[in-house]
Amino acid sequence: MVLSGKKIVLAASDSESSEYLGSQWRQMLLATLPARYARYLGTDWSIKNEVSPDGRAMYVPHGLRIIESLLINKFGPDDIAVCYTDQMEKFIGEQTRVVGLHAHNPLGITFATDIYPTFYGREVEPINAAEFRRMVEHPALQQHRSHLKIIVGGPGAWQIEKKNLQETWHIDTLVHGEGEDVAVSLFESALRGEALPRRVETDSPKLDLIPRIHHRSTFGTVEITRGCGRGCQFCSVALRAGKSIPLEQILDNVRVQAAEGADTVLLVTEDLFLYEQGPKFDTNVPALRRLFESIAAVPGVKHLSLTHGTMAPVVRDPDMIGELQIAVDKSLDQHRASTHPDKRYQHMFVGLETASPRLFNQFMKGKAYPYRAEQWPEVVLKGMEILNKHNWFPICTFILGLPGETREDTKISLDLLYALKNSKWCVIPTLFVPLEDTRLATQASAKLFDLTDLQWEFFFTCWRYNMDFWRGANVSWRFNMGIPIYYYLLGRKLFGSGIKYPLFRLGHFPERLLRRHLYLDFSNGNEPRFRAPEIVPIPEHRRRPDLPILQPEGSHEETLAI
Ligand code: B12
Ligand code: SF4
Repeated sequence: MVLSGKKIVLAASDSESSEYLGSQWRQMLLATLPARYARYLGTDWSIKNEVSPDGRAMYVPHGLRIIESLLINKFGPDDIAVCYTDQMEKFIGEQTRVVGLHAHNPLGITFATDIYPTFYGREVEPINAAEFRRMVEHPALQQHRSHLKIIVGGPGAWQIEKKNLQETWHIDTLVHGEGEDVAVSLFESALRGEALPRRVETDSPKLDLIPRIHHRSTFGTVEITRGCGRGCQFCSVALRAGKSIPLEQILDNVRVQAAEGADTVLLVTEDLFLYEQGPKFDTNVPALRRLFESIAAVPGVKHLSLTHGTMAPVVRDPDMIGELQIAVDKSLDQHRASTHPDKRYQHMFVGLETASPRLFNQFMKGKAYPYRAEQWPEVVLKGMEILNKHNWFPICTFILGLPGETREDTKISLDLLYALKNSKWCVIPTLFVPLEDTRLATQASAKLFDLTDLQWEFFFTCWRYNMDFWRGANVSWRFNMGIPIYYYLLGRKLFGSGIKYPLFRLGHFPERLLRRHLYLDFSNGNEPRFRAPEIVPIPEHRRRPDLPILQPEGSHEETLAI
């Protein structure tokens, strides 16, 4: 009898592997759509990923590529296959002893994925969750259950434990955290048919244990740093030890991606400005420039894309963004508001989270360093001014419903939002989720059904800005007409009348009809409470002694800016 299957099979779901329209933020939004209506929303075709002629996946999330590399380095490539759900039956067979599944957001219980499907009704499953279920319940896993182990890892593995689904899905081991230290020994035990631990919690690996990858990752992902150190209490990567990946290793990974057809490289980091940083979060601009230039010079690479960054370094070193012009020249994205000759703009995800100094101080004060929490609104406005001037249009998130948020806190955030009205950006309101591996893990989640009128106003004002900036004059009358129809048919039943006026603002109702009912008044050119200052002064004890003290133009105050 010829034994079928590979000894080790690694798989990732279609929605988590997808390079939907080549756009990360569209892929993020896609994941939030309700699976039940995906067909009608015209999205089901989009999660069809490229498969190589032998059935292997052409690209999967980077974390799974790291696991694949660790296993290839130990066991060689012949016994290992990496695939999507639809090809699992090709590789899982009599010979298979262990299946490793990647979980980025397997149940859709984070931030946006927990919010947006709810608009279609209470019991809806986001695409991400439906696709993960389709993978973990695959008939090939049931059929060969008696002789294989299932190991699940990835940043969203905690969700399976939280929802008590480990038994239901016959998962032998859930790996929480970075996989480098544990993957090989776990898979080795599984190959020997030994019993595996139910859960494994890992530490951050030493830098030299992070392997070079062998195959292409979704969006051409290449890690440039890992970990952060700013210590925000709601963040799951805050506890990962900070490190920069050596340039040669980064370039090797880029070459692998390009050789397998990726023409865009996504630089993954918690904060771009931590790359090869100096002491106390000092940005290393020459190292960043060298990084961009050397990646762009790799044959086959046409575009550079970024994940996350923070605002404070942009303000602390206002010339830096101008010096990184190559990031805009090599961007894939274009927008009519860009002043670049090809209308290009670069983006990165920036967490603004709140404007309330009280909440900021309590949960994320490291994010503003070297500035103080009270300066955060000014840091945000100044940073946005600098970024926009150089054609960086950030994708910013705010968190609604942080533990203990009061009406006063929401009003301060609304004031900052209003001051950002004319920015070139995308702003995504999210709801607080107590991620398992964070310091706020035991707090209660914010719920869409419990939002206050002010929080709803914040929520829909964000989307009104996005509509106006990204769709411009193309916002259709159909969309505007659909808003009251949605409200009267479904919205008020689901969320109550608190959403009415905020929602109508999204539908471009005349402000004179809305202003009596809302906190922000768009109608009479109100002056915002916050403004971008010429310089945001750094508190004296946090100044860098090596940098000169600058005077703002026309001012006699002794202020420091760097
Ligand atoms: C790049 C990225 C994206 C990209 C591309 C994602 C992709 N599909 O490849 C985009 C922008 C599209 C994206 C989207 C989303 N993302 Co995302 N994303 C990231 C980011 C910045 C990097 C991921 C990465 O490649 N890391 C590097 C690798 C090496 O780390 P890793 O994936 O964690 O893998 C390690 C371990 O997890 C483990 N491991 C991984 N797989 C496996 C498998 C096995 C078998 C084992 C044993 C171990 C194991 O070992 C690996 C090596 O140490 C992370 C933050 C971060 N820095 O990690 C957020 C992050 C993973 N994303 C997050 C979220 C919430 C989302 C969204 C749900 C956002 C939303 N819509 O609400 C969507 C989901 C969309 C989707 N369908 O995938 C959260 C997850 C939170 C959580 N803990 O549940 C993170 C942690 C960001 C954050 N700080 O909140 N994301
Ligand atoms: S700055 Fe960002 S990555 Fe760092 S701890 Fe805060 S939220 Fe997490």
